[in-house]
Amino acid sequence: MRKTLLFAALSVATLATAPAAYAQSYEEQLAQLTERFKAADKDGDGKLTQKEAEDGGMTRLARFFSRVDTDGDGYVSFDQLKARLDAQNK
Ligand SMILES: [Ca+2]
Repeated sequence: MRKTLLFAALSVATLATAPAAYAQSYEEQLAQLTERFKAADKDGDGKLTQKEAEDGGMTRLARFFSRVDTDGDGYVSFDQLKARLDAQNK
């Protein structure tokens, strides 16, 4: 009985703390990515600098910036970001 209760408590806690990206469909992830990209693109030029990514709270992008910036021009375009998402969803 104790075990069951503990298990139930753990399950609820896990659900409550599950990251937002968990169990999202590709469409949901893409919509969220689009939104975050737009929010981080402060000057609205359609591409992000590492600083824009960092300031926009896209810490993972900021950390792996050079890997996402596949053509190495110092900017991450939405297509480059989407390519990462597509690769993760293969
Ligand atoms: Ca920009």
